[in-house]
Amino acid sequence: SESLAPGFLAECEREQLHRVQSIQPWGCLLGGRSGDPVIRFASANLEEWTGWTPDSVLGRVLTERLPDFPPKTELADIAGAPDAWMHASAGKRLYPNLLSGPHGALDGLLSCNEHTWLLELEVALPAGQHGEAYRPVPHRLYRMPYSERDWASHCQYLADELRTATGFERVMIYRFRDDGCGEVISESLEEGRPPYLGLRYPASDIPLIARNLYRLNSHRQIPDIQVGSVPVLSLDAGEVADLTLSDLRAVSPVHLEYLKNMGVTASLSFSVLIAGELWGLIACHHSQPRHLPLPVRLRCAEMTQVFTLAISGYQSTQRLMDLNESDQEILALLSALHLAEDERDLVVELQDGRANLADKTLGQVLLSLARATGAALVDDHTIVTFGRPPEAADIRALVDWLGETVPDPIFATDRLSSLFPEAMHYAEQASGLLAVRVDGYRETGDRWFLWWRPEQPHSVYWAGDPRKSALFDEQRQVLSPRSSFARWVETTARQSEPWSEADRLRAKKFRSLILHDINAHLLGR
Ligand code: BLA
Repeated sequence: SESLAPGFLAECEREQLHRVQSIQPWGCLLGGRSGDPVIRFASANLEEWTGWTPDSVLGRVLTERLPDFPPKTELADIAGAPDAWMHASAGKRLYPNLLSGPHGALDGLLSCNEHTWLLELEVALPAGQHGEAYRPVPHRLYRMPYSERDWASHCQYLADELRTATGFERVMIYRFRDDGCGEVISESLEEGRPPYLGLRYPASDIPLIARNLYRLNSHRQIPDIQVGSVPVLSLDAGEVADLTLSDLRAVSPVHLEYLKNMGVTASLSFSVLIAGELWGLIACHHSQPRHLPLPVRLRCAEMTQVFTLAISGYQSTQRLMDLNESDQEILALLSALHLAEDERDLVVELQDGRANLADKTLGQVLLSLARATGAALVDDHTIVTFGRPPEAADIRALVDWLGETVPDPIFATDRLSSLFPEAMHYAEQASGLLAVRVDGYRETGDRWFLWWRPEQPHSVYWAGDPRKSALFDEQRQVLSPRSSFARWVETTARQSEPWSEADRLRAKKFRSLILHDINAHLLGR
């Protein structure tokens, strides 16, 4: 019997993917301990690829088999495992035509982390395909987008280029959200296939432990979910090779089932990293088996990397522009707050809208700063409100709750009532809260600046009901992925439009300018 498995999702995080001692069969592997050139690991299919039996290499030094490999510098690297290798895929090295086996020439990929070095061998790229694989990355990818619309077409261009380069039927740019779920934001698709564009997928589809591996590797290839795997043999019984950086690492059975349920036979993903964090994946699907030679994969990974530089450039520029724009609003707000030296004057001026700046009342400036519909200034004695805030008694209760439970001076939520149930009765009017606490404001103690946004029901299109993202098979005592990806619509309730990164940055800047002001005041300026 099968049952829903919310509590079993933690199970996904227990699978030690990098410690699996087997590989996919489209290549073979040799390995050892970092800092030691002795071969301690060999895949059971070694002879088929190289003509060497595993027994004939285990315990030997790598150079006995490959006198010219690795080149002196890399040998020193393996022996010393210096920093260069620690940058994960950046430290992986490709050796075209490293040796010749029964099936012909083999390309080598050398990688090394703090535990294990690995040499993986695959069929070399046929000379006839060199032109294609070593073509330069299209220039257009280097151009940084300059607007929201340009950014969307930039994504589309990458997806289309990758579909051409890989020959996969579907290429998706899959972006992680703050809550760990993900969304298909761009898609390039063979004609006649159903689009997945705009669909959302739950966080558990890609466990953290898997994301961490993708953070360290530029891509993950699964050419055929049906082929099974080959064991990795070790010199000493029980010694485990760390396959974190392996390109051939065998695929998790849960994920194989997931792909099967999705109707996918071959999958290929490229990691999109921004500032060292996994921003998203580019996921490619094919309904037939599909294997890409190593240099072709690396070229696609390079295209993705160039795209990544463009995104981070675009994001930082947007952020700077946002901050610059908000400067004026923040300064206007600060001088309005200054208009009255005396707290009581301020309250009076605020309430009758006399604190007037650039033809805007303080209330208008305050509301527009956070794109909010309600706002309040609160200290121990007074509450001054603007727009459509909750009732004064509710605001007082909210501030008490914030003081008790929220240690950070800046706090934002788009679903207040799920954290603070007393906010339920005014959820329609104020589901989103942005709160800024300024400690020791003038002589009146802490002051809170609060902003609210109304409930904004909207539809989220999921690829399958996210509440059934995993099933627990009681009989087999195993976890399995969902079997249905049928479109499932969720209408959100008691949620506002979320506070953006820019909203938070503005709040932060506002707060630090006020603190600066207070300090200047204390110093008697
Ligand atoms: C891995 N899951 C993945 C990967 C993707 C997804 C892209 C990377 C490997 C690959 O390229 O195939 C999910 N694929 C998606 C999503 C889309 C897509 C969301 O195309 C959307 C368009 N999966 C589950 C559950 C578990 C799970 C319940 O559904 C946990 C028990 C696990 N997913 C899981 C594991 C991996 C994975 C373990 C790692 C597979 C590996 O690298 O061996």
